[in-house]
Amino acid sequence: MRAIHALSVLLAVLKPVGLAKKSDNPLVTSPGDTAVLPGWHLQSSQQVTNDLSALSKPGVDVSRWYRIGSKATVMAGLIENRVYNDTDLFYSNNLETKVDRSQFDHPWLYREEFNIQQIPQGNNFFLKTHGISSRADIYLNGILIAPSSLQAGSYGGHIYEVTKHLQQGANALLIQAHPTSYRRDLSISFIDWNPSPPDNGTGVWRDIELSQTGPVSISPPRIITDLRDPAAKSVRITVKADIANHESRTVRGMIKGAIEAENGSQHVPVSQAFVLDANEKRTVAITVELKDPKVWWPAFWGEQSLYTVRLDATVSQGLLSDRTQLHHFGIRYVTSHVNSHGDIEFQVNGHRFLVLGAGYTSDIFLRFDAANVQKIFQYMLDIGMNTVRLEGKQEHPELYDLADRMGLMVISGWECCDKWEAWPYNDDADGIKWQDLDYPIANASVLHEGRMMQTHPSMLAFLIGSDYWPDDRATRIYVDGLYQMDWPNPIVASASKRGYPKQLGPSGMKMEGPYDWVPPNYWYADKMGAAFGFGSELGAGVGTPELGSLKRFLSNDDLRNLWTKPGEGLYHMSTKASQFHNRSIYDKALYERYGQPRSLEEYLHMAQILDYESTRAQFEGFSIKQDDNRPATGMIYWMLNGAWPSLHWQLFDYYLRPAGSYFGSKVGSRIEHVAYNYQERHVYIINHSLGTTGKRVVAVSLTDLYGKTISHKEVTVDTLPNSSKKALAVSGIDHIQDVGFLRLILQDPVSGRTLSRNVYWLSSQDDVMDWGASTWYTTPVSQFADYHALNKLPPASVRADLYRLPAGVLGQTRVKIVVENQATVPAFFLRLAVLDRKTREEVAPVYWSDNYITLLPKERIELTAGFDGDLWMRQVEISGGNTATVMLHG
Ligand SMILES: *[C@@H]1O[C@H](CO)[C@@H](O)[C@H](O)[C@H]1NC(C)=O
Ligand SMILES: *[C@@H]1O[C@H](CO)[C@@H](O)[C@H](O)[C@H]1NC(C)=O
Ligand SMILES: *[C@@H]1O[C@H](CO)[C@@H](O)[C@H](O)[C@H]1NC(C)=O
Ligand SMILES: *[C@@H]1O[C@H](CO)[C@@H](O)[C@H](O)[C@H]1NC(C)=O
Ligand SMILES: *[C@@H]1O[C@H](CO)[C@@H](O)[C@H](O)[C@H]1NC(C)=O
Ligand SMILES: *[C@@H]1O[C@H](CO)[C@@H](O)[C@H](O)[C@H]1NC(C)=O
Ligand SMILES: CC(=O)N[C@H]1CO[C@H](CO)[C@@H](O)[C@@H]1O
Repeated sequence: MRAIHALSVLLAVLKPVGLAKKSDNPLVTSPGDTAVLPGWHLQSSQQVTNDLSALSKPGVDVSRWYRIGSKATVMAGLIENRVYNDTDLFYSNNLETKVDRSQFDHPWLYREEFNIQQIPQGNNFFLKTHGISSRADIYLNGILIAPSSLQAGSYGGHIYEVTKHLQQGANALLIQAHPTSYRRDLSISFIDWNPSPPDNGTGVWRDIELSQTGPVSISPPRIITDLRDPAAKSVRITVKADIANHESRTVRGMIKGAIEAENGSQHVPVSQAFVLDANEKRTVAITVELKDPKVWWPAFWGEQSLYTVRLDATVSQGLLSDRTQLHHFGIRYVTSHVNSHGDIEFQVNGHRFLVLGAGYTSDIFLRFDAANVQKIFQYMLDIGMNTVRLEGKQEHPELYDLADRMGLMVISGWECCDKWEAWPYNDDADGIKWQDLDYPIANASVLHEGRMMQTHPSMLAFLIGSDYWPDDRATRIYVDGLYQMDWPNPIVASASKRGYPKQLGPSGMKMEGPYDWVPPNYWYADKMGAAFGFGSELGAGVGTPELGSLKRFLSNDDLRNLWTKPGEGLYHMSTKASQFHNRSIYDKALYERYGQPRSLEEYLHMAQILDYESTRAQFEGFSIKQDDNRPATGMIYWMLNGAWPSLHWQLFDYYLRPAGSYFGSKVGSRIEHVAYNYQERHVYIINHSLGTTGKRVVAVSLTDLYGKTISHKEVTVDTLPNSSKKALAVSGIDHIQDVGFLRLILQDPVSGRTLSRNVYWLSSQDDVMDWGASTWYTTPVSQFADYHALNKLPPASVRADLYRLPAGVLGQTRVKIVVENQATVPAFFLRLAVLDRKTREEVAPVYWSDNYITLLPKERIELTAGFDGDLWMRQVEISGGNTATVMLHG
């Protein structure tokens, strides 16, 4: 919970976004100042004169332009101005029909005036961009200071010296953002995940800054440590920064600053004198020793101790010339190697690190809300995941700050397809093949992103390719760029095994699917995407929202189609052009395994069962197999979240409501866990923590549909940290008539505490795969498991009581719910939801200890939940497959 305290502090200092008012206060006033342009006026180039030079002089009347915050794509800006309403756009297929896309075939203009009080002799001013989609002409006070040939690429950050173009008093900055084509530009697309935003993400999507310096400027710091043993008594820390003399004379000065423990308990000064010749640029490196370093650990393994560094560049008589921002860093090290099976393995602080993660997406309009990202990351930790993969969605520095504080590792890198992977040897990408002029954009992009990410302890790796590896020339640029930024972490050629550049060698990551539905026992096979090696993006394509969310974005027709027309194309699945536009593979499995649904509610109930089974098996598979002959070394579930309200590829929906896929993952990745290997029919114990060995009791019960015990067994075993171990075989599976319930319980015999409880429904008929008919996205099933009997479960009756617990650290309401199955038959797949008492809408985010639970006869368990809002405003609904709905009030 310590992390949450730190977070509330972080969130409190995050800049509020919104419709910034223009202010007459000077933007910067003295050397060392850096300020974000606080807002923009936005207009289509079609609506105004094409004399950009005139438009970029102060005094133009922009009162009829839109007003936006410091960063927004054109669509985000239009939504900010209520030209469009996203609730409305997200409904049914409105995004396709309600926006005139032709308005984005022309450039859009971002314009802002700002004040400068004076331009002292010997001071310098710099305009800093961090990427503008897709490319931009930048005018200042009537002068073109950067043409779109230079300011190109969504990640192309540049620094332009603008001193001689500035004037005392009012100044005007004008940015002409050109339309983005995913085929031509190194931009941010959503591939097949969701429809493209109508503007293809065009515009000033990241902040633009102005800085003022004296004769010498300094870059953000970079940090290198020689830590190779987390128990080390001292560590050498090298702080590096690039300094530049902007005068045509020699300048002498000092770099001064300090490394400090974030809580102030440690303080090490850093300083070095410098002499720079006229216009010289140089990198300074200052090495200091830190005694008793507090090492940074990923969540679940230890504390996220952070240090800060800030550097001042001073010149004659200690005059401040420039100052870096306060940067956080952590002391830790990450290594990787490709093992004898050709699979990549990561180590963090020397410990084997089994990656359990998921693929993140930005919002469809690239809107960034740090508070929302914090909730998403909190969900990841709640599930038990340790890594987030950003495939070309690098977002903003705040995302990395959150990951650092929360202990979530980050795999970043470029996106697949489109322009990014338009290589001669890639026939899959429809991008325009790379030409000479693309390589400098790649260079600027990697240098900029490398600089942004370098100090963050959460970084696990940078992937310079995704589906395909870059050509040799681009590889050299990416690798040189990262090394120039002192990148201390692994650099991986791609997320697949299709090929590799010589300079880096094989990636050791596989991308062999699945992306669509496969049965739970898929993960225990030894083929394709099954749980061995490192799967860079894979999952059974699940993530169906519950009804309350669906009603927000599907029309009645859409809802009817969802359950009555299996296989019908749906706008809220992947794009029309994609394999995943319909749910035919998924629906076939649902119908065959669980029977034909008789209502939307029944379809959704079955969908949650299917989703839960799928994600649990995947997370458990990779956990169980971490010590197999060919070990599972990691996996990235495809995907974590949706860029808009989506029907699949997510672990919680756009409104942050968790459902079956969430709780399947959460059970499957418990830190200490007991799980069933569908293939071997063995029970395994899993421990993802670094701890000592100890005794555990494993209890295994198999019952039939009517609650009759088929087998029961208890054993005591020794567990091992960060590993998995076979505990015992399950007996009686062959005696299952139709469907049986397997309940596993893991207990600490000393405290008597239940560490994990896990219930499976097993069919007398296993799913059988036709491996030979596999495609890149699925492996077909030739014989489905048969769970139809679940529809004929005799009714069970559930009693539940709700107790208030002390509030959580952020003031969240917390409750305990005791649920008891009073029947002599199992109570199957009970869903608990916290509802708003007035609207009956499900409250989110919500943190359940467990959910979608199955209780054996007379079984009683305790659950906890945390949520916002007073208890008197909430109620808890418990519904299930064979139980009447129970409503609890606080
Ligand atoms: C957008 O539309 C929804 C529903 O039509 C409405 O509830 C909401 O207030 C609107 N939002 C804005 C910002 O106008
Ligand atoms: C968006 O990108 C696609 C693919 O390159 C292109 O066909 C389309 O014209 C672009 N849209 C706009 C508004 O530029
Ligand atoms: C600061 O952090 C260090 C290391 O985590 C810890 O030992 C120390 O007690 C902390 N001091 C304060 C004042 O919190
Ligand atoms: C990449 O950019 C850096 C910094 O501008 C420059 O030093 C380097 O030569 C460039 N590399 C290539 C291959 O253009
Ligand atoms: C669903 O999509 C697949 C792949 O695009 C296609 O082959 C199939 O015909 C579609 N099913 C229906 C019912 O349209
Ligand atoms: C496994 O994980 C727990 C939870 O972090 C840890 O405390 C324990 O020592 C480990 N248990 C064993 C038996 O290794
Ligand atoms: C397989 C593996 O890496 N095991 C490690 C798990 O953690 C313990 C304790 O740190 C190490 O001793 C093991 O080597």
